[in-house]
Amino acid sequence: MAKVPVLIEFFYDIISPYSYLAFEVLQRYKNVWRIDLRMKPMLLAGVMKNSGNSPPAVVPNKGVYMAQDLKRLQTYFQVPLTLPDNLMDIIMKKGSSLNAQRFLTAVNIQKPEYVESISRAFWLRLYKEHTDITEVQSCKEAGEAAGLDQETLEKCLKTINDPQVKERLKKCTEEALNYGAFGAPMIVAHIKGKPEVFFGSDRFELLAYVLGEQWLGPVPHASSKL
Ligand code: GSH
Repeated sequence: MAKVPVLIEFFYDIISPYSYLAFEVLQRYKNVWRIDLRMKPMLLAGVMKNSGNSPPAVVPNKGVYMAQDLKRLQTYFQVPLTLPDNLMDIIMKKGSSLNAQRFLTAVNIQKPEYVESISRAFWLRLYKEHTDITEVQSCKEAGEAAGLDQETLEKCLKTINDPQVKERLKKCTEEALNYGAFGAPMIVAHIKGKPEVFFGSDRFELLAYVLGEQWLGPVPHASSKL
């Protein structure tokens, strides 16, 4: 009997570089493993506040470690990720990813099939091109870069501050908190009705284990050619 795909919820925020790494790995594996991947944009600042946590980079040594770690990880994961010089200013700016996360939520309501490409467009802006992700204009440009049609793009931009969008983003953030979130990314695999919760982009070996699948490294297609 064919294996039923396991529902995997991916809770993330564009501001989080580790979410970017985990996102690309899951996108690569969604057709390798039997999984049903659902994108769940949430607000990391809300998760931090409500779990009593604070961004790792506010501890100076953690910030230095993260910068070095991410430098290694971008080649290991083969994801174009370099930290902008002003990352701390962006992180500490109140509501820095709010517009982006609301925009992704609006897209998730209108055209969920575009959430993946628009998320990537935001990450490329922030971590490759080092361009803005905080302004509404940046949402427009990310939508255009991902090829979202003008009509849906305008609708999503217009509804960015609608109660329905705000509520949905709040609900996603609360869902993550209810699973015990304290940071990003959070990956929740629903195995036989039980949620298995993982924090970070460094738990794929364990995720593969609970899924009963094989971990082929961060670039599965490359390793399958070996
Ligand atoms: N070890 C994790 C990984 O490799 O992915 C670290 C992930 C991480 O540091 N995420 C940040 C966070 O939410 C956001 S980019 N950290 C909260 C914490 O470390 O308590």
